[in-house]
Amino acid sequence: MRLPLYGGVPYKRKRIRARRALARAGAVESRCGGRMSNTIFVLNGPNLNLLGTREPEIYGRSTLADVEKLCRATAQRFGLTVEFRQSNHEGEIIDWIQQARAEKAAGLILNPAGFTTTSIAILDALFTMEAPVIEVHITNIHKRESFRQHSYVSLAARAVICGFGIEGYALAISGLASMISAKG
Ligand code: CA2
Repeated sequence: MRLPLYGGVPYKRKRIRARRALARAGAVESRCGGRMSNTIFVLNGPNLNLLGTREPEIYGRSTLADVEKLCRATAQRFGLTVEFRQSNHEGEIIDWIQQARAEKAAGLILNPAGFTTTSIAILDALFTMEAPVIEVHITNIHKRESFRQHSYVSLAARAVICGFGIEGYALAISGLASMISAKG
């Protein structure tokens, strides 16, 4: 089968080359030419520290430490490193979003948990990000109570992943890596 051409190079091969270059360089160019780090921030909102210890029928049996391991292993495949954090405090999450921006993180993955439906302050912080923001939910929020189905965060997200369990974090990292290398 012939691969579609993109600038004289088969598109798929060009994407693979871009990813390898990204890993070699340890940094990427942002859309407006500034240097970006090869770090992505993975932020987790309130109560996600309880993952794997309560309500396994809803959230599964994996712990947040398992999620962190999965994120690090996935990011490594793309030459990215991970700053993985969880907080029960809205202001702390906002500080971390601002830190991700100041340190020119290559992207930000956020499971806002209970702040999804309430926090205009987190939304405002996300709007300042130049790097792509990906919203992740472990569960399919659209199949749950109606109050979980509206997300302020989605207004600032380049993509939203929900319902894949913790695998959603790995999908988010892989999607983010494609977004970044597509720019490079
Ligand atoms: O599905 C998700 O990832 C959620 O963001 C999880 C939030 C919930 O408020 C959102 O509607 C959907 C809840 C996070 C709390 O996590 C717990 C995990 C285990 C036990 C208790 C809470």
